Amino acid sequence: MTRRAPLIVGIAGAFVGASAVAAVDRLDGPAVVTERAVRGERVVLDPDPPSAAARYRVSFIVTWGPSTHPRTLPPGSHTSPLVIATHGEPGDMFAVGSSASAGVESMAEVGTTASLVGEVRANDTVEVVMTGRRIDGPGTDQVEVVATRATGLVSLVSMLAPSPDWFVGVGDVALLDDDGWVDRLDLPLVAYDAGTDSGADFTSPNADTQPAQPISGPRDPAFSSAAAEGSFGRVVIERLG
Ligand SMILES: [Ca+2]
Ligand SMILES: [Ca+2]
Repeated sequence: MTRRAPLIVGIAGAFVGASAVAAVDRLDGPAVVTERAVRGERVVLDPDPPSAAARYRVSFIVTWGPSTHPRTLPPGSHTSPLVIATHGEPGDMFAVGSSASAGVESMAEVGTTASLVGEVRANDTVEVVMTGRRIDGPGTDQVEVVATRATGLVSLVSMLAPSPDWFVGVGDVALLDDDGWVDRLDLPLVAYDAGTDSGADFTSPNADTQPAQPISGPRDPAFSSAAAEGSFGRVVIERLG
């Protein structure tokens, strides 16, 4: 023991610079100490870079019903089949402050999905466009989608029915952030007015808005009252792989 001690001290002394750099990197977490770090350069490699694609389960949870909205619920309340997409550009499905497309108008007014699906599929960077089922609420629909680094946004819409042009959903939700693919999101459904029908109550007759107004939050007191009375629901997004 005593004979080897000077040798060990000598080796440690020769590498003191490299040891200090390595120690600093290790304190910061699981970073990989590289040859460049040994040379004194600060290099932190992501130990788990995001995979090229990720798979998610999306739960569309509608709570809109007699218990959440006893004062404002219209008779026959339901939601139309959802339209969901993973896509690359904000606004590929809809954007607050912009005019509704013909597909958003028909989704929001009568609950049809084909036109909106076709529009979203025509965008440059879209991974998945699919539809769900009508929910006579409260109830839940679940779908599975795939997102890629180029299509890391998800948007989802569904009509509140009966209503003039009122719908719920989430827009341009990012699935990829600085830490990689997100594991779980629990988001409140946002209430929108498509700006394409001017009926004031849930059961108002059709009254096409001319000229159309931009997509916004609730404009009409009946819709604002319902949004204030209770939550329409949530969207839960969980990573599967
Ligand atoms: Ca409207
Ligand atoms: Ca209309």
